[in-house]
Amino acid sequence: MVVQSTLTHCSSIKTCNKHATDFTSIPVISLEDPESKSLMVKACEEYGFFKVVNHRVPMEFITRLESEALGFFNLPQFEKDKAGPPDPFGYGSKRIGSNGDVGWIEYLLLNTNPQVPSLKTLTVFQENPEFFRSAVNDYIQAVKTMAYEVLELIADGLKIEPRDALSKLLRDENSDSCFRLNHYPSCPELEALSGRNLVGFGEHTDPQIISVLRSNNTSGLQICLKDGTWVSVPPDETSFFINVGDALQVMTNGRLRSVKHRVLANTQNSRVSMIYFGGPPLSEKIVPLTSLMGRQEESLYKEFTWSEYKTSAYKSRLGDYRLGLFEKT
Ligand code: GA4
Repeated sequence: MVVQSTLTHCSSIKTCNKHATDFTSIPVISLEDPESKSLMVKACEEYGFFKVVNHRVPMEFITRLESEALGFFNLPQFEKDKAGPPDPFGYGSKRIGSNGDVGWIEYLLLNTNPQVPSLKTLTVFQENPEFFRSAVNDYIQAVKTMAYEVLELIADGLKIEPRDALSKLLRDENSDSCFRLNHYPSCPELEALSGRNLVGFGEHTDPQIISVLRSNNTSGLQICLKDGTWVSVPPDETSFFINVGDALQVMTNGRLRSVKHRVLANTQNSRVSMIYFGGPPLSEKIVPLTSLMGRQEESLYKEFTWSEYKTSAYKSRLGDYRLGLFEKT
């Protein structure tokens, strides 16, 4: 269903059925747990998704970045627009990607190289761009460290050798990773759409290897289970959520699954999320890791580089099944 009259200012934003049960059996994994590696593999096989606690990312980095992000999103529209367009990096509002997808969202897309964030984004922070720059850099640094550890534990759990076979792709100075600050404004008019919700960010899988998400205490995130049911992920502002991306699905020859997810707008509260998308260098071949393949096992996918996959992904619509083009027939 597409909203037409009630919310005239967002006429092409989709709605979907409000009812989804809470994901109560979400795997919660502590980085201090000696069993974490096998728990992670199990969670990635079953859901492509899990929650990380005892992650060692200082809460201070998280709250500082959240307040800087809100400072930005609370600026007048014309100021925020100076940091646009979002392609390849910058501010975006409602439009997601460049193929006609829209959502109830505004966001900043940033590069994760040392020069983050981009100059045009920083100029909007006239008072003190340094505060924003250092909040982003401290946060990304800490979250990257956690992402490397998670990937090493997953590699251990899968008996991949060497154990840095996955994490080294993110550690690489040419790693093609990005970072996203999302703001989903509250939408009180939603009450008028009885039984339905505005879609903040439509259903999709992440193309990269792994995504690390943190949000404030506002609900909205849903994931799709293997049987096609959507479940709501209860928010937890002190923890991180890990998504398996398409590239990791291919590198494990389908053993780990990239998780379909979406975000719904909230009637009462606005949602702020921050996501690190860990991708490999553009020239990297995305193929199943040899140490994972059985003797007779064949790759389910054609050979491609991350650059080829990314180009194809960025030409697709958000909800498309992007790996389809790369599956062997
Ligand atoms: C999904 C994951 C990341 O947010 C993102 C998104 C990108 C964008 O917002 O520009 C894409 C989307 C994401 C997948 C398909 C293409 C590209 C929008 C879109 C329609 C930054 C990414 O890398 O891929």
